[in-house]
Amino acid sequence: VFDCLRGRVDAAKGTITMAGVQANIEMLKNAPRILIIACGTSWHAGLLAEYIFEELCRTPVEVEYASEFRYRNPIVNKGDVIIAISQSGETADTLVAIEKAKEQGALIFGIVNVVGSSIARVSQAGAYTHAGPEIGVASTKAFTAQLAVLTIIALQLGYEKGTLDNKRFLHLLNELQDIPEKIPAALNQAEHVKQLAYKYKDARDFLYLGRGYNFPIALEGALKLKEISYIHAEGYPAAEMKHGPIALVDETLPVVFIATKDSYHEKIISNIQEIKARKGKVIAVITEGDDVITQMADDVIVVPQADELVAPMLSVIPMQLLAYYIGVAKGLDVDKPRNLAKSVTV
Ligand code: F1P
Repeated sequence: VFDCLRGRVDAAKGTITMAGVQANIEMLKNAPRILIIACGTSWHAGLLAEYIFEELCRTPVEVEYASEFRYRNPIVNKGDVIIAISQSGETADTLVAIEKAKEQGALIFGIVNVVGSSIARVSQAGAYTHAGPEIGVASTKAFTAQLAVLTIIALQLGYEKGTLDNKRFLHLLNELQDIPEKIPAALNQAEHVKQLAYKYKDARDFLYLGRGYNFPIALEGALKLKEISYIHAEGYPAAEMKHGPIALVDETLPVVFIATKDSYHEKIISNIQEIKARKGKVIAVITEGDDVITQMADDVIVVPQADELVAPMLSVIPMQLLAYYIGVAKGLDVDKPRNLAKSVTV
């Protein structure tokens, strides 16, 4: 399994470390429970990992902000595996949360980008993302690499646990392998996204909605907009809209739907109708060839077709571009947003 994964993934750009996954697969296999702790963008990767792990591996997973975990009295059992995710490897909240879980007998699997960083050193096992240095403060390519590593872990673990059959394993492996070839097509939307940025840059608030694997991407889209463009944005599961956020919708509110084709497609179409009925402006990230949503939305951003489990690696790209271009359109320093540090060490 490892050779197969290594061969495929390394051939597809060589940015992913497989050794950490292979060496520690037994530890993950024996885990009665996996706890994922992280902050910010890394936490969003963790949330998506919860969905993927529970689907493919059937291991119970909990995801928590390290900034909460470190201060409360969480239940950690001996043998629980903590997956700690961090781009910088220096985030103080995550480091302290790791130490706390370690004291209670948990095993630490670190997923970090910076080699030799503090979180890498306190982890007993792990995998580097090797995404290269993030030039700006806000995490972007590290997020994609985190998702790739987490998906690889889930594939290998699911295969070895027997919860993922051979056919689906190979299908998902192929889908993952194809992602690097599809990323340029998503990036090619940049000019179009730039035009949308100028159209919507003066909005006071944004709402981001998605279901299933696309829900964490809605959260990440909203976070990027807050971080880089200083616009208030909320990410929500689209199905939660009726439980409160729908009251916000009027003709001034842009609503970004992460609406690529997946098992929730009919339901997300209904959600778009609900927003349109209240005169909200719909910007939808869609799979190429989706004429239904193209007819309904005010604007669409097209990404290539991919299995719903790996599609977030594509749909996050226009979200990052939108935040970037709105920041540029507003004359902001997108690489060094105010009040933010590259690694939050306090
Ligand atoms: C976590 C994080 C980033 C965010 C910003 C502040 O960092 O919240 O996601 O973009 O840079 O820190 P890390 O633990 O992933 O390095």
